[in-house]
Amino acid sequence: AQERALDRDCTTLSRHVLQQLQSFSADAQDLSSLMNRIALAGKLISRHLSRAGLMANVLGFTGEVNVQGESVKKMDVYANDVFISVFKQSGLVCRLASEEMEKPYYIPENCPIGRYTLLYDPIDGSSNIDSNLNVGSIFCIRQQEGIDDDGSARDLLQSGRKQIAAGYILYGPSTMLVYSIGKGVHSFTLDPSLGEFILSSENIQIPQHGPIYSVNEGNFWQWEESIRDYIRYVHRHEGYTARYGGALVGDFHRILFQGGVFLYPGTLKQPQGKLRLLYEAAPLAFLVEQAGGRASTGTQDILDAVPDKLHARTPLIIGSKEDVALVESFISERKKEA
Ligand code: P6P
Repeated sequence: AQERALDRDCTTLSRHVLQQLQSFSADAQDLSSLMNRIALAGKLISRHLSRAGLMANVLGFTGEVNVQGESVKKMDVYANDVFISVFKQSGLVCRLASEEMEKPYYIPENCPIGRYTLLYDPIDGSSNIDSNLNVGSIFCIRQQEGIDDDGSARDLLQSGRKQIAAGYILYGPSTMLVYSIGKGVHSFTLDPSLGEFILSSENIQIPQHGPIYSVNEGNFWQWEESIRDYIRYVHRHEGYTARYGGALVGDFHRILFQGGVFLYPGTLKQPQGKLRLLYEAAPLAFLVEQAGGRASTGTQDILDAVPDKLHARTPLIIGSKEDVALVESFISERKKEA
C-alpha cells in the first residue's frame, strides 16, 4: 500500500497526461506542458486567494464596500494576469480569451509556433470571495486555426466539439484540479507542502441520476413555464434536495460527484441566460460528457452550440443523464402545447 501511495504521489499532472496519451509525440508533450502551466496558474491563484482572505478581513472591518469591491476586482485582474504571464512563458499559446478581456490577448512571439488558444474564466464566482466561500477557474484549450490578422478570433466561433482539453480548478477547503483531454475525467488535489497537484480520482463517472438540483430559485418567476413545471415536480417528489452555492465551479463539482442537475436557464431579462458558452458552459460540458453525463441548452447539446460572438451567453442544464433528460422533457412538453 505504501508503494502504491508513493507511486500516486509521484504521478504529477504532466506525467498523467502523457500516461493518458500513451505517446510522447509533440502534441502529447504540448498538452502535457499546457496542463503543467494550468497547474502553475492554479497554485499561484490558490496562494493569493488565502492572502486575499486575510486582506479582505483587514479591509473588511472598515466596512468600505468599494474597498472590498476593489479587492475582489483586484482578484479578478490578478488571476487574469496570472494566466497571461504563465502562458506567455509557455511558448505554446498564441492567444488567450478570457471573461476579463473584451478582445483576446495575443502573444505574438508565440504565434508562429504557438498552436493553441486558451479560453478561460480566471475567477468564476468572485462575489463569493468576500464571504470566504469557494470560487473556481474554468479553462479549455483549442487548436489555433490559422492566424487571423484582424484579431477577430473568428475561428473560435465554433462548437465545443473543437475543444482538445478542458477543466477547472476549485479553490475550496482544498484546491482541486479536474481535467480531461478526451480520455476520461481525472482529479488532482494540491498538496501545499509539496506544491504539487497529487492524483486523487481517475476516470470519474457521474451517477446516472442524483438527488441534487442546483438552481437560483430567486429567478422562479423569470423563467419559462417549462422550467417552473420542473421545479414544481422536484418540490412534489421525494428524494430531491436543493444545493446552490452561487459559484458555478463548486456547484458543478458537487453534481459531478453526487449526481443531479445544475441549471442556469434563460430569464425574461436574459433569455440566453447568464453563463458564457465558450469558457464556462462548453468546458464543463466537455467534462460532463467524458464523465458519462449530459449538458444541454434545453433544446440542443451544449457541445453542438455555436457562439455568434466571443462572450456569447447560453442557458445551461448540466449533470446526470437522467436528470438533464427530465428537464428537457418538461421543455419539449411545453413546446408541443405551444
Ligand atoms: P446568480 C458567478 O457570478 C456566476 O457567473 C457563476 O459562477 C454562478 O453559477 C452564477 O453566476 C450565479 O448567478 O444570478 O445565481 O447569482
